[in-house]
Amino acid sequence: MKYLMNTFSTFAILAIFSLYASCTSEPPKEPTDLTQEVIIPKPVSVTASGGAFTLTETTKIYTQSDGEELDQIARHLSNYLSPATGFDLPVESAGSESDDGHILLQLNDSDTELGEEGYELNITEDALTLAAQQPAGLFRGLQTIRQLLPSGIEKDSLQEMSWKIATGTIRDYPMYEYRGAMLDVARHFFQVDDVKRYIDLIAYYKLNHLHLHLSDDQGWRIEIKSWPKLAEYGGSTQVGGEGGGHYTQEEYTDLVQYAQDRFITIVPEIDMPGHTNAALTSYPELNCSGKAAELYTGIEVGFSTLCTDSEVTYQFVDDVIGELATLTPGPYIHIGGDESHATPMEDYIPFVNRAQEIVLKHGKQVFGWDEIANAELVDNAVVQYWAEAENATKAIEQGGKVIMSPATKTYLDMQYDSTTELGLHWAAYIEVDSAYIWEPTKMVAGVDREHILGIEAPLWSETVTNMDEIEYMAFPRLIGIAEIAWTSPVDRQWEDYRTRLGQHAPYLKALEIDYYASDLVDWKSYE
Ligand code: TNX
Repeated sequence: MKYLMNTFSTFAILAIFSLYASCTSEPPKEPTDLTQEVIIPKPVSVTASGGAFTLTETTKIYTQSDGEELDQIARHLSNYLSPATGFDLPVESAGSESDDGHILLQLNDSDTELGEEGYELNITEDALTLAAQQPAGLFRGLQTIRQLLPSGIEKDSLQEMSWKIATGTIRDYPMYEYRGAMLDVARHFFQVDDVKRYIDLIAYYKLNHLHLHLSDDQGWRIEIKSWPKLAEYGGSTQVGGEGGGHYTQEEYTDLVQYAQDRFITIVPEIDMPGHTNAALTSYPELNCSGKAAELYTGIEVGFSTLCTDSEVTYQFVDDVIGELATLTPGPYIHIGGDESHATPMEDYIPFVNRAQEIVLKHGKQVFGWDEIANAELVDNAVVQYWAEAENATKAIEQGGKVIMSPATKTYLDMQYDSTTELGLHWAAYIEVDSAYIWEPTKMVAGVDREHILGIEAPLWSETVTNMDEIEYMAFPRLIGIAEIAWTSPVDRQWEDYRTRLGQHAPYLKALEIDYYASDLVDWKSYE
């Protein structure tokens, strides 16, 4: 009897628990009210008209005006929607779209309010029309269409269900022009396919820059043809010792193209004059001692420096930046500049000044961590604030623009709380609410909207070793950061976001994102 009672109570507890764990709410009804749909980042305006548009096996995607770019965007849409629907969704030129239930993509120069990346989505029972001023706007709009369909749309196998979208109009454009994520591929190396998946995931939340931290003490990750040992030897290991690797120039070019096809700009970083141990192991002449350093697989920072008063150092910087600039169509080269504790300030400043000139000589814009504001910034320099408010102030006093990456809010390698197994906590524990509840214009006194180019969330990889771990640390915090970068502060409230994020859970599942299911969010489990 006692045994039976125990079994019974175990069952009861299990039943109650599983009811709780499955998060009780009803699956959504047929969509009829566009204003009730969850879209993250939250759009500028949504109005509903009470009906529904249905995607069917006869739906075609039309592009208004020929052009490879528009065609490519339409094919993206077709590729996004085909696997789960099983529909062909052929792409054709506009003109003959008399059939009901079509999709039309169009560019409209006159709607200047939409800017570079805005879009307007008009949904009637007969047609779904996506308009933008620029192709990038159409691409951002596609992400909204994906979120308006049932979450099954993200599965890669055929789903037997109806594909309806509520009717109405969405007008949408971003708050900040730079909305980024950073991946540290130096502490641990990540293969091309992992980076591509990260690109796909950030594109889904309308981010438009991926900063790749390509070199650090533990590894050099990009082939440089004029200094081949950097990648061959300097890239041969990583934190912990096993593995390592680098991208060949062909692989890097493939990544850049993959990102560009999704309207994402790659920002490559070569960190200097500190964080350079991998380079110092590869070429003795880069060390003031003339002796090569040893490969490093720990996680300390601030012990390495290029030899700032030797000319060969500047030849090295020129060659590396030259090759990288040639491979990079985007406007920026990031020169790092952080935590150069082994470089005396009187050597650091002239070094950063020369490195900046080299970036300009190769036709690129300077990007650097906030410490570079101690040097004399060149025109159009972009300074990435992560720790020192004073450096952000120095940057704007010199006419530079600021990217907001406060470590206490945007560092995706920070632990969620003291029980998180991965990650560090030197800046803060960052729960999902904390990563969302902050305002870029209120971080540093005097650094206002007009000084801020945008927001970026860095993921440092000392403790992060594979794609599942990347996803666990980045999601869901990166989604909130994406909303801060896209959505106006008046439309951002934690309680509202918390609810939407919970309702968005089926999409995270369908995308197979290995996210951290914070207790702060009521995660819905319907499809
Ligand atoms: C600080 S933030 C660093 C990185 C580390 C990170 C770990 C910055 C510019 N430098 O070198 O990886 O902390 O959280």
